[in-house]
Amino acid sequence: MNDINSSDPEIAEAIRNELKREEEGVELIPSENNVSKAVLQAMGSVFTNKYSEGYPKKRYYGGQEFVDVMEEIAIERAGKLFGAEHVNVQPYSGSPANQAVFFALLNVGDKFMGLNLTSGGHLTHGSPVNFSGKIYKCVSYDVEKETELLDMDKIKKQAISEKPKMIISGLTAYPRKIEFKAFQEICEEVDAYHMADISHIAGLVAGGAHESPFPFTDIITTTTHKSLRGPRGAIIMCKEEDRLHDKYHPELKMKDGSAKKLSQLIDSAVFPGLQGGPHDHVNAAKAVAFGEALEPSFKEYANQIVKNAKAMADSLMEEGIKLVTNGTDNHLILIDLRPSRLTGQGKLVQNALDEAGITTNKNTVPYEPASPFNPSGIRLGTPAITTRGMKESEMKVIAQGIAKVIKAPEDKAVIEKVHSDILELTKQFPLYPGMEILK
Ligand code: DSN
Repeated sequence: MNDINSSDPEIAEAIRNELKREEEGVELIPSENNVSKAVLQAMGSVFTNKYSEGYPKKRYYGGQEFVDVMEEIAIERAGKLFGAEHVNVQPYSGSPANQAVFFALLNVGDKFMGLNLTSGGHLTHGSPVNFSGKIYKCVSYDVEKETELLDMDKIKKQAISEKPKMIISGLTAYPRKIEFKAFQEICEEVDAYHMADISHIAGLVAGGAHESPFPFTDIITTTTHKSLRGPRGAIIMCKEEDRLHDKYHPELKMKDGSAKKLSQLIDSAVFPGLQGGPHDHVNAAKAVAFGEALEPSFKEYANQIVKNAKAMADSLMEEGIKLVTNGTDNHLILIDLRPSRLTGQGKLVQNALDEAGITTNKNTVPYEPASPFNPSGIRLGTPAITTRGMKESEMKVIAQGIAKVIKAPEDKAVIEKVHSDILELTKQFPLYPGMEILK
């Protein structure tokens, strides 16, 4: 920080304050994490200076000898981590990655199925305010009202009657496992592509704590910065061959008359279809993160994320807090505030938790009776606190603090007491010990 401290003290101060916030608080947003210093260093490297449109050994600019080495390592490591036949590491983030898959496989107006946002899906899974719902025809599937779980038989019936060209499996607020094999069987029955968006659970998949979508799915998209603990970005992985080529793309041929592969459709949708130069500094950091995820210790990390989530869910329920689906089997927990007489008060609770040093996000619950801006849920997750070494006993302390705040979200004395307990706790689990900018 020496240079930025003197050249741009305002931004230096904002960075220092953010580090202090992360060190002193408990980060429970399930899509966030704390990367290693090695990942930070790769992101802050001279690769940020380079343009490298194209792919390794097929670039449009000179000076690519070291970018190629880095990108090939990133591809190889991701392939090993997820058992992928083909990997594209260039997508800038999760939404552009999903956009590239639509662009590669669907035509404007084509029908697809995705999980409704209020049932725990993502904007890019067909929300009417997103490109996916505006340009393509989305038929959403939902969790069941009673159980708040996905019913695969019902989804199958819906797919048979709707005949979508693609089905997206994946979640941002569904606290249970996804049955990728069952989704694939449905896709094969109705001749639909299967895209698994594993952004939230990629770290669990890589560490063996969640069933892997491969070898079942055609395509996997994932961000790299959530449970996978890499830099902010995304990758797309797919099978080489397009099993639906003759049905949907018979005209797409190579010069020698052979069918265009799925991997080629994906690559050309990313570049030159949607993106220009890849962010090489971020891709270098992806490679570093994939290397870390290949270490045996990452398996332990992934399993501890799930154990911590279960421990936190159990403690919250012991404190009388209602959870969507009454628990979790992944990294995330969705609190239903309605039985706590806080319908539509997610924002109030999120702000009160913020004041107590606990970062969460307000979220809709299935069949939300209020609004997305003032919803009735709070979403929590354990990837970041597991990174800093916290285990089951710490989950209990945090859950008790959350429960106290939910029971008295406007009581400043309660919030202050929880905050002091959180400060005491986080002091024992430093995130970046000795990081110079703390000085
Ligand atoms: N914004 C992410 C999340 O928080 O789940 C999804 O992209």
